[in-house]
Amino acid sequence: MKLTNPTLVMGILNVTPDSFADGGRHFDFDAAITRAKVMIAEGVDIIDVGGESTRPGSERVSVEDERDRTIPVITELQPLGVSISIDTTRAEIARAAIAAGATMVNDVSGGLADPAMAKLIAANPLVQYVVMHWRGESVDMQSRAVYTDVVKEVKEELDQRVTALLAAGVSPEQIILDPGIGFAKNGKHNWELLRNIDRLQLLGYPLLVGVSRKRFLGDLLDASNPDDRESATLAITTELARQGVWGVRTHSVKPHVDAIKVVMELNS
Ligand code: PMM
Repeated sequence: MKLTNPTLVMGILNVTPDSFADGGRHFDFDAAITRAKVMIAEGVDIIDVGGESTRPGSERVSVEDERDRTIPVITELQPLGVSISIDTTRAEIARAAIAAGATMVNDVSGGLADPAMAKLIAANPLVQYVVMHWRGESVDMQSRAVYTDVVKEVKEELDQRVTALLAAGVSPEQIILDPGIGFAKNGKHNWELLRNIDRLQLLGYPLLVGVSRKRFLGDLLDASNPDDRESATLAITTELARQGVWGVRTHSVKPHVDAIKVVMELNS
Protein backbone atom coordinates (compact mmCIF):
# COMPACT_ATOMS: atom_id res chain seq x y z
CA MET A 1 0.00 0.00 0.00
CA LYS A 2 1.29 3.45 -0.96
CA LEU A 3 1.09 5.92 1.90
CA THR A 4 0.30 9.56 1.21
CA ASN A 5 -0.12 11.21 4.61
CA PRO A 6 2.41 10.57 7.37
CA THR A 7 1.05 9.61 10.77
CA LEU A 8 1.02 12.67 13.01
CA VAL A 9 2.89 12.71 16.31
CA MET A 10 0.98 14.12 19.27
CA GLY A 11 3.51 14.78 22.03
CA ILE A 12 2.30 14.37 25.59
CA LEU A 13 2.87 17.31 27.93
CA ASN A 14 1.45 16.23 31.25
CA VAL A 15 1.40 19.20 33.60
CA THR A 16 0.54 17.01 36.56
CA PRO A 17 2.46 15.92 39.62
CA ASP A 18 1.36 12.29 39.30
CA SER A 19 1.44 11.07 35.69
CA PHE A 20 2.76 7.54 35.78
CA ALA A 21 5.16 7.68 32.87
CA ASP A 22 7.12 10.85 33.47
CA GLY A 23 6.79 10.93 37.26
CA GLY A 24 5.49 14.52 37.26
CA ARG A 25 8.80 15.77 35.90
CA HIS A 26 6.97 18.41 33.85
CA PHE A 27 4.67 19.71 36.57
CA ASP A 28 6.67 22.87 36.86
CA PHE A 29 5.65 25.59 34.36
CA ASP A 30 9.20 26.34 33.20
CA ALA A 31 9.99 22.68 32.80
CA ALA A 32 6.79 22.22 30.76
CA ILE A 33 7.74 25.03 28.40
CA THR A 34 11.28 23.72 28.04
CA ARG A 35 9.98 20.24 27.29
CA ALA A 36 7.49 21.62 24.74
CA LYS A 37 10.29 23.49 22.94
CA VAL A 38 12.31 20.29 22.71
CA MET A 39 9.29 18.52 21.23
CA ILE A 40 8.85 21.31 18.66
CA ALA A 41 12.54 21.10 17.69
CA GLU A 42 12.11 17.33 17.28
CA GLY A 43 9.24 17.77 14.82
CA VAL A 44 6.12 17.23 16.93
CA ASP A 45 2.84 17.88 15.08
CA ILE A 46 0.56 18.52 18.06
CA ILE A 47 1.31 19.12 21.74
CA ASP A 48 -1.29 17.59 24.06
CA VAL A 49 -1.42 19.59 27.30
CA GLY A 50 -3.00 17.74 30.21
CA GLY A 51 -3.53 18.81 33.81
CA GLU A 52 -5.27 15.73 35.14
CA SER A 53 -3.84 12.22 35.28
CA THR A 54 -6.17 9.57 33.90
CA ARG A 55 -4.08 6.55 34.80
CA PRO A 56 -6.03 3.63 36.30
CA GLY A 57 -7.05 4.44 39.88
CA SER A 58 -6.49 8.22 39.61
CA GLU A 59 -8.70 10.62 41.55
CA ARG A 60 -10.09 13.78 39.92
CA VAL A 61 -8.32 17.12 40.37
CA SER A 62 -10.29 20.33 40.98
CA VAL A 63 -11.29 22.53 38.04
CA GLU A 64 -9.14 25.32 39.52
CA ASP A 65 -6.03 23.14 39.71
CA GLU A 66 -6.60 21.82 36.20
CA ARG A 67 -7.03 25.36 34.87
CA ASP A 68 -3.99 26.72 36.76
CA ARG A 69 -1.78 23.92 35.45
CA THR A 70 -2.80 24.01 31.78
CA ILE A 71 -3.97 27.44 30.63
CA PRO A 72 -0.73 29.39 31.34
CA VAL A 73 1.21 26.72 29.44
CA ILE A 74 -1.11 27.01 26.41
CA THR A 75 -0.90 30.82 26.52
CA GLU A 76 2.89 30.59 26.49
CA LEU A 77 3.04 28.00 23.68
CA GLN A 78 0.43 29.56 21.38
CA PRO A 79 2.78 32.16 19.81
CA LEU A 80 5.26 29.40 18.91
CA GLY A 81 2.92 28.25 16.15
CA VAL A 82 2.61 24.58 17.16
CA SER A 83 -0.85 22.97 17.19
CA ILE A 84 -2.06 22.65 20.75
CA SER A 85 -4.50 20.11 22.11
CA ILE A 86 -6.05 20.22 25.57
CA ASP A 87 -6.45 16.83 27.25
CA THR A 88 -9.56 17.38 29.36
CA THR A 89 -13.02 15.99 30.00
CA ARG A 90 -14.33 19.32 31.29
CA ALA A 91 -16.04 21.80 28.95
CA GLU A 92 -15.03 24.70 31.19
CA ILE A 93 -11.33 23.83 30.79
CA ALA A 94 -11.75 23.17 27.05
CA ARG A 95 -13.41 26.60 26.62
CA ALA A 96 -10.53 28.38 28.40
CA ALA A 97 -7.97 26.36 26.42
CA ILE A 98 -9.61 27.28 23.09
CA ALA A 99 -9.62 30.94 24.14
CA ALA A 100 -5.89 30.61 24.93
CA GLY A 101 -5.14 29.09 21.50
CA ALA A 102 -5.81 25.34 21.59
CA THR A 103 -7.20 24.05 18.30
CA MET A 104 -7.94 20.52 19.46
CA VAL A 105 -9.80 19.05 22.44
CA ASN A 106 -8.70 15.57 23.48
CA ASP A 107 -11.55 14.23 25.60
CA VAL A 108 -10.85 10.76 27.01
CA SER A 109 -14.56 10.48 27.85
CA GLY A 110 -15.71 11.27 24.30
CA GLY A 111 -18.20 13.77 25.69
CA LEU A 112 -19.67 11.44 28.31
CA ALA A 113 -18.11 13.10 31.38
CA ASP A 114 -19.50 16.58 30.78
CA PRO A 115 -22.84 17.15 29.04
CA ALA A 116 -21.72 20.69 28.10
CA MET A 117 -18.78 19.42 26.00
CA ALA A 118 -20.68 18.54 22.79
CA LYS A 119 -22.30 21.98 22.57
CA LEU A 120 -18.95 23.68 23.13
CA ILE A 121 -17.34 21.69 20.32
CA ALA A 122 -20.32 22.37 18.04
CA ALA A 123 -19.95 26.10 18.75
CA ASN A 124 -16.26 25.99 17.72
CA PRO A 125 -16.34 24.36 14.26
CA LEU A 126 -12.62 24.91 13.60
CA VAL A 127 -11.66 22.92 16.69
CA GLN A 128 -10.90 19.23 16.23
CA TYR A 129 -12.30 16.84 18.80
CA VAL A 130 -10.71 13.56 19.87
CA VAL A 131 -13.44 11.16 20.97
CA MET A 132 -11.88 8.37 23.00
CA HIS A 133 -13.61 5.13 23.96
CA TRP A 134 -14.42 5.38 27.69
CA ARG A 135 -16.57 3.54 30.17
CA GLY A 136 -16.35 5.77 33.23
CA GLU A 137 -13.95 7.55 35.55
CA SER A 138 -10.38 6.27 35.99
CA VAL A 139 -10.79 5.57 39.71
CA ASP A 140 -12.75 2.35 39.04
CA MET A 141 -12.64 1.95 35.26
CA GLN A 142 -10.88 -1.41 35.27
CA SER A 143 -14.00 -3.00 36.80
CA ARG A 144 -15.68 -2.19 33.46
CA ALA A 145 -13.08 -4.08 31.39
CA VAL A 146 -15.69 -6.71 30.46
CA TYR A 147 -16.29 -7.56 26.81
CA THR A 148 -17.51 -10.49 24.71
CA ASP A 149 -15.96 -9.06 21.52
CA VAL A 150 -13.85 -6.03 22.44
CA VAL A 151 -13.34 -4.78 18.86
CA LYS A 152 -17.04 -4.99 18.03
CA GLU A 153 -18.11 -3.36 21.29
CA VAL A 154 -15.56 -0.54 21.16
CA LYS A 155 -16.63 0.14 17.57
CA GLU A 156 -20.29 0.18 18.50
CA GLU A 157 -19.73 2.41 21.52
CA LEU A 158 -17.63 4.87 19.50
CA ASP A 159 -20.29 4.86 16.82
CA GLN A 160 -22.91 5.74 19.44
CA ARG A 161 -20.79 8.66 20.60
CA VAL A 162 -20.43 9.90 17.02
CA THR A 163 -24.21 9.73 16.51
CA ALA A 164 -24.81 11.71 19.72
CA LEU A 165 -22.16 14.31 18.83
CA LEU A 166 -23.48 14.82 15.30
CA ALA A 167 -26.98 15.24 16.77
CA ALA A 168 -25.57 17.93 19.07
CA GLY A 169 -24.26 19.85 16.06
CA VAL A 170 -20.64 18.70 15.93
CA SER A 171 -19.52 18.39 12.31
CA PRO A 172 -17.98 15.14 11.01
CA GLU A 173 -14.79 17.01 9.97
CA GLN A 174 -14.12 17.81 13.63
CA ILE A 175 -14.11 14.21 14.82
CA ILE A 176 -11.08 11.98 15.48
CA LEU A 177 -11.68 8.60 17.13
CA ASP A 178 -9.46 6.79 19.64
CA PRO A 179 -9.95 3.22 20.94
CA GLY A 180 -8.75 4.25 24.42
CA ILE A 181 -5.96 1.75 24.97
CA GLY A 182 -5.81 0.90 28.71
CA PHE A 183 -9.10 2.61 29.55
CA ALA A 184 -11.51 -0.03 30.91
CA LYS A 185 -9.42 -2.61 29.07
CA ASN A 186 -7.01 -5.28 30.20
CA GLY A 187 -3.87 -6.29 28.32
CA LYS A 188 -5.69 -8.88 26.23
CA HIS A 189 -8.26 -6.28 25.16
CA ASN A 190 -5.51 -3.78 24.27
CA TRP A 191 -3.69 -6.28 22.06
CA GLU A 192 -6.92 -7.38 20.40
CA LEU A 193 -7.77 -3.76 19.53
CA LEU A 194 -4.26 -3.13 18.18
CA ARG A 195 -4.46 -6.27 16.03
CA ASN A 196 -7.69 -4.96 14.52
CA ILE A 197 -6.90 -1.34 13.70
CA ASP A 198 -8.18 -1.93 10.16
CA ARG A 199 -11.64 -2.73 11.56
CA LEU A 200 -11.61 0.44 13.66
CA GLN A 201 -10.63 2.45 10.59
CA LEU A 202 -13.83 1.25 8.95
CA LEU A 203 -15.66 3.68 11.24
CA GLY A 204 -14.59 6.25 8.64
CA TYR A 205 -12.90 8.79 10.90
CA PRO A 206 -9.23 9.58 11.50
CA LEU A 207 -7.84 7.36 14.25
CA LEU A 208 -5.56 8.43 17.11
CA VAL A 209 -3.91 5.72 19.20
CA GLY A 210 -2.15 6.13 22.56
CA VAL A 211 -0.03 3.23 23.79
CA SER A 212 3.00 5.20 24.97
CA ARG A 213 4.75 3.42 27.86
CA LYS A 214 1.48 1.86 29.05
CA ARG A 215 1.39 -1.01 31.49
CA PHE A 216 0.38 -3.75 29.03
CA LEU A 217 3.72 -3.22 27.27
CA GLY A 218 5.50 -3.63 30.58
CA ASP A 219 3.59 -6.85 31.19
CA LEU A 220 4.72 -8.28 27.83
CA LEU A 221 8.36 -7.26 28.30
CA ASP A 222 8.58 -7.61 32.07
CA ALA A 223 9.47 -3.90 32.20
CA SER A 224 8.12 -2.32 35.36
CA ASN A 225 9.78 1.04 34.64
CA PRO A 226 7.75 2.99 32.02
CA ASP A 227 11.00 4.33 30.50
CA ASP A 228 11.88 0.75 29.54
CA ARG A 229 8.75 0.52 27.36
CA GLU A 230 9.94 3.06 24.79
CA SER A 231 11.13 0.60 22.14
CA ALA A 232 7.88 -1.34 22.47
CA THR A 233 5.98 1.91 21.96
CA LEU A 234 8.09 2.63 18.88
CA ALA A 235 7.39 -0.82 17.44
CA ILE A 236 3.66 -0.09 17.66
CA THR A 237 4.06 3.39 16.11
CA THR A 238 5.89 1.80 13.19
CA GLU A 239 3.12 -0.70 12.62
CA LEU A 240 0.36 1.89 12.99
CA ALA A 241 2.14 4.24 10.58
CA ARG A 242 2.34 1.42 8.06
CA GLN A 243 -1.42 1.02 8.38
CA GLY A 244 -1.97 4.72 7.73
CA VAL A 245 -3.28 5.61 11.17
CA TRP A 246 -3.91 9.37 11.50
CA GLY A 247 -1.95 9.95 14.71
CA VAL A 248 -0.09 8.49 17.67
CA ARG A 249 0.07 10.03 21.16
CA THR A 250 3.57 9.58 22.59
CA HIS A 251 5.90 10.76 25.35
CA SER A 252 9.07 10.88 23.24
CA VAL A 253 8.94 12.60 19.86
CA LYS A 254 12.13 12.21 17.81
CA PRO A 255 12.18 8.40 17.61
CA HIS A 256 8.55 8.40 16.45
CA VAL A 257 9.06 11.16 13.87
CA ASP A 258 12.07 9.23 12.52
CA ALA A 259 10.24 5.88 12.43
CA ILE A 260 7.30 7.44 10.58
CA LYS A 261 9.67 8.98 8.00
CA VAL A 262 11.18 5.55 7.41
CA VAL A 263 7.76 3.97 7.00
CA MET A 264 6.77 6.68 4.49
CA GLU A 265 9.92 6.05 2.47
CA LEU A 266 9.38 2.31 2.47
CA ASN A 267 5.80 2.73 1.29
CA SER A 268 6.26 5.51 -1.27
N1 PMM B 1 -4.06 8.04 27.36
C1 PMM B 1 -3.83 8.77 28.47
C2 PMM B 1 -4.26 10.10 28.56
N2 PMM B 1 -4.92 10.69 27.53
N3 PMM B 1 -5.81 10.57 25.35
C3 PMM B 1 -6.06 9.87 24.25
N4 PMM B 1 -6.72 10.46 23.22
N5 PMM B 1 -5.68 8.57 24.11
C4 PMM B 1 -5.02 7.90 25.10
O1 PMM B 1 -4.72 6.71 24.92
C5 PMM B 1 -4.74 8.62 26.31
C6 PMM B 1 -5.16 9.97 26.39
C7 PMM B 1 -3.10 8.15 29.62
O2 PMM B 1 -1.72 8.22 29.45
P1 PMM B 1 -0.74 9.36 30.14
O3 PMM B 1 -1.08 9.39 31.62
O4 PMM B 1 0.61 8.88 29.85
O5 PMM B 1 -1.02 10.69 29.50
